[in-house]
Amino acid sequence: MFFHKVALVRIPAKTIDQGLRLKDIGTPDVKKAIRQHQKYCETLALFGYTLIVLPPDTQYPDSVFVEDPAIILKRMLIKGQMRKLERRGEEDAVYNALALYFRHHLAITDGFLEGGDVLITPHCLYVGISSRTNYDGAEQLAQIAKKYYALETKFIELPKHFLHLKGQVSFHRGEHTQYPGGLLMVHEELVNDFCDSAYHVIVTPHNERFGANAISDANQIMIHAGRPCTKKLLEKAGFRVTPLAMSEFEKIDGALSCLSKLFT
Ligand code: CIR
Repeated sequence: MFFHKVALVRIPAKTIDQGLRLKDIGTPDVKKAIRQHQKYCETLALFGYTLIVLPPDTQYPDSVFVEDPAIILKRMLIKGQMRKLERRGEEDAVYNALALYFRHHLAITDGFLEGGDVLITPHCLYVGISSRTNYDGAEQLAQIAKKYYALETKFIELPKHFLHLKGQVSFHRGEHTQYPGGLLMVHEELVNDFCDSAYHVIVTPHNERFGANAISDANQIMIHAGRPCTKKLLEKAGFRVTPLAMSEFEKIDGALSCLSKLFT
């Protein structure tokens, strides 16, 4: 069976209130998280995605963040290696759910690598070196990218207050916008790491947490609600912007892209 665009998601577990967090800014409300997740899924469907929906897994409070346990690199599915004991074991469920859609399969066996630290663009791979992804894991992915796809990788050392790279940057193809060659949205603090990029860069302001984490399809783009400057910048670039309430996931450091694994 072939679909044009597919999104793997997982229903939030009722244990999501025990999710990991860098600092305590409140505890997620389970019912509200489920409602916000539902809206997120509806928006993905409006963007043309066919959803694969995994059931909740109460054993893993953070299992709703399916972006992290695996990496999709073109036609290859790569099982990641989670750093935190509390999340170790999530890899199998995500990998198994996706395995039949991919022709090539590999696994990270050295060090640690989480999908939230891997940004793939047509010209280059960016890997965040974070409290979750180390150089061993990142280097193994870089070698895979080079060997199978002749793609170069750039490592980006993240400041400690950022959990994953992709919370602070996203890539958009940009056709139907002013930047058909593609564009990167980058949080102000990381902009120097992307100054040599082949793409137009939209810098999102310091005070708009997760402003740079967005999901687009042609000229439609979803962003975190309550980011007025980011919204304006994107409208100016030619996008139709859909802000989504994500408060319950933000409390445990989750952004829009963390909630799905997207592929075509
Ligand atoms: C964690 O600490 O692992 C979760 N509470 C948040 C994971 C967010 N995922 C992501 O940025 N890709």
